[in-house]
Amino acid sequence: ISLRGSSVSSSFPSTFLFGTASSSYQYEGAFLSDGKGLSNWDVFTHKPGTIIDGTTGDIAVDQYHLYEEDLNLMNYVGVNSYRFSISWARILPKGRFGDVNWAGIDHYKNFIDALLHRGIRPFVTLTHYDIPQELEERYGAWLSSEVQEDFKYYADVCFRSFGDRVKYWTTFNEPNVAVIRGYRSGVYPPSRCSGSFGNCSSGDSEREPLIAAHNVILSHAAAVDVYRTKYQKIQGGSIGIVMNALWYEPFSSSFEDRLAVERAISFYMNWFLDPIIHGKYPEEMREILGLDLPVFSRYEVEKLKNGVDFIGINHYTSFYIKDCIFSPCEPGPGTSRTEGFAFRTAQKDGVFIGQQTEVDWLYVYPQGMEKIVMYIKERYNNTPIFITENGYGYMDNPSSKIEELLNDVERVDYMRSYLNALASTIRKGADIRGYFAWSLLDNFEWTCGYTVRFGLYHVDYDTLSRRPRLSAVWYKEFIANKLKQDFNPQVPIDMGFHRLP
Ligand code: PNW
Repeated sequence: ISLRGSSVSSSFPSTFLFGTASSSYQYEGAFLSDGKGLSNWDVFTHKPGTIIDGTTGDIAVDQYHLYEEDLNLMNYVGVNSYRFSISWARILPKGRFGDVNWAGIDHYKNFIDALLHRGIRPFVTLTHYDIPQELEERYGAWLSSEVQEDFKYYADVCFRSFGDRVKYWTTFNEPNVAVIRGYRSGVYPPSRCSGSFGNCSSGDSEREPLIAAHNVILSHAAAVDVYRTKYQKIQGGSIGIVMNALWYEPFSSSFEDRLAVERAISFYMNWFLDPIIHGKYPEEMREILGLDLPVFSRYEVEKLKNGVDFIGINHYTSFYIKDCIFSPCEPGPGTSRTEGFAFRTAQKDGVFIGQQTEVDWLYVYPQGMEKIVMYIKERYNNTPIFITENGYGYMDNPSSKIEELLNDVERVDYMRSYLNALASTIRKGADIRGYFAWSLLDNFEWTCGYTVRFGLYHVDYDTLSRRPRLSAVWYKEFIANKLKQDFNPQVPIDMGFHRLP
């Protein structure tokens, strides 16, 4: 009798990476230390009115200085991997127009060595939204094809400096989110938008996101090419890209709404993954956007194909999608031409798709994890997948007692249900290689500043002291049980573990 699909079978392979995820701007602080240059996010957060609580990442959780302490926390939880990003401006303060900042290189070398010393594998992102401000000022960063040269140069420096120790590389974190928010709605730097999308003074929400995305895709391809031709054989690592991936349920079972779901996925995620893996933009995008969609030269297409060793997926939540082609919609989320005419909503007949949370875009719908993974498995020919982020947020509540702040039972329920959904994709044959919880610590949550808390550890922003929440203890037990289970697959796992730290 096969144990496949039974509740006692061990779904996570013994080589599985269990970790937590982070990013340079949200964690490091030390924004002017040791020769670091200014990033686009340094400049952006220092402008009044950009961040809801008026804060910046100048200090953040100061992981730049406090990483030894954080390594202790990682060891306590028992993770075997840590996902973090390198600050481009710390390595190349002026991009390829200035010198390498050796103090920055040293910092990451020390950090990586300290991780490895504790048996934690570094899983490194080259760019998690933050880039040297110099590139914005010189040529408009992602809007210029010149950025491909800069990204390639930066990637080369990183592979050369850290590639003997780093075996998991990703080029970009969520370029779909960066491009949409930077060039369509304008809520992230460089704050460009037009028309009904936002209230920026310059930009073109219809076209600039497409141009920026095109340059991201070609920059990714250039970095992968450098890695494969100069480093991969010697260093033996792998390289991928991380996309933000939502799942969508059709608003009704109509053919039109199901087609609209396909468009929503294509205009959000396949937009990048199709060119990188199949060498061309999704058909629906070419049909709807026509000549606005940039084209790849024949030479570029060859460079593009099979441009990842694995796909990284940040998955948090799901929405309903309603068709806006066959029956016109009022203007709203997703309804524009550049979003594929697919109205996005969390509600149907007054009922939410899943349990609401304190974070306005986050609904608990673990089926979405299973469905998006199976979708990606099918569309991209079973390419290995890492879940590079998944997590649950709370709004900061200064009047709550610390015991309440640490008792994050909803986060535990969320993680348990999403990990169970992930396990079921493995039983169905998906090639899942790892899972990273967002996030080890509370941290700087972009335009929400410090008002939203995603950490397994609570951070007191006056003292920067870290305290384990229930979820840190739960994740520790989960990981430990998984490892035990590999030796005795007959032992059922107690997934119902609840205890206060
Ligand atoms: C991610 N969505 O962004 C980012 O990679 C992290 O830096 C961030 O802190 C984390 O999620 C939590 O917000 C997201 O539309 C962007 O569902 C968009 C979505 C989710 C996460």
